[in-house]
Amino acid sequence: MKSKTALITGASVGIGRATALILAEQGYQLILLARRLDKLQELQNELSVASHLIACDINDHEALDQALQNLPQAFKDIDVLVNNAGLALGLNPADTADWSDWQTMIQTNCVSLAYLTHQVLPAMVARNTGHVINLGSIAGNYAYRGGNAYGATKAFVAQFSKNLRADLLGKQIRVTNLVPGIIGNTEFSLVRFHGDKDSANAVYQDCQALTPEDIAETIRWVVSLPEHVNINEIELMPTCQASGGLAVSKS
Ligand code: 8X3
Repeated sequence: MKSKTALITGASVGIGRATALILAEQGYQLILLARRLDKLQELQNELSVASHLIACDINDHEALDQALQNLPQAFKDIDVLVNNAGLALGLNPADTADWSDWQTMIQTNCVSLAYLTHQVLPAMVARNTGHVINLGSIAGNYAYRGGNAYGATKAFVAQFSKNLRADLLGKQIRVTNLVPGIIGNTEFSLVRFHGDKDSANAVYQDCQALTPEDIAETIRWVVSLPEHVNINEIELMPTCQASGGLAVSKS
């Protein structure tokens, strides 16, 4: 039987990389998309399944289209799309946040996630099979100081996921929004703090955050369920994290 194919964005590190490794164990062949070719090649060397690398910025839609059009025949039927590429930039309150940070988050987390989904979905519908897995965040479910535009992009991912399912009703195409809390061992905080290692490390100090493998394991589970089962959404937090409740400022 032909192996199933998964396309993973942001595949070079963190959740994307862990997902590649775990789906490879399940026998998936992989299309790995990320900007850094050297990191993708490193990952490819660890895999015992067939893989195809796309070294491109997900925000470069022309390059993305070209890469999709030029997929080798054996990789053309995408069974699972893992929309993992995304980022948070800054933790400043809205009035002092950097506008270009907001633009980059909206462009990557919303526009490019929607763009790639838009490009991949018609072939899934034509084959009447497929699974879109979106990486949301608890920042899209709960407000926190400095979460402003980042949280809003993840609220977009949550509603986009639900609306996809509404459009796909009656088709054998699944859509899942994974909603993780704090995850260690990724470049997430380093990127959020623009490379400031001390600030990034402080986020994970004295608490046991989720790991990329925890999320990858969840992805393994949702794709392994019988095809009539659609997990709409899963919210995960480590036990060291909880929502904080409402606050009142008194003068
Ligand atoms: C990442 C989780 O808690 O940093 O999306 O917003 S959090």
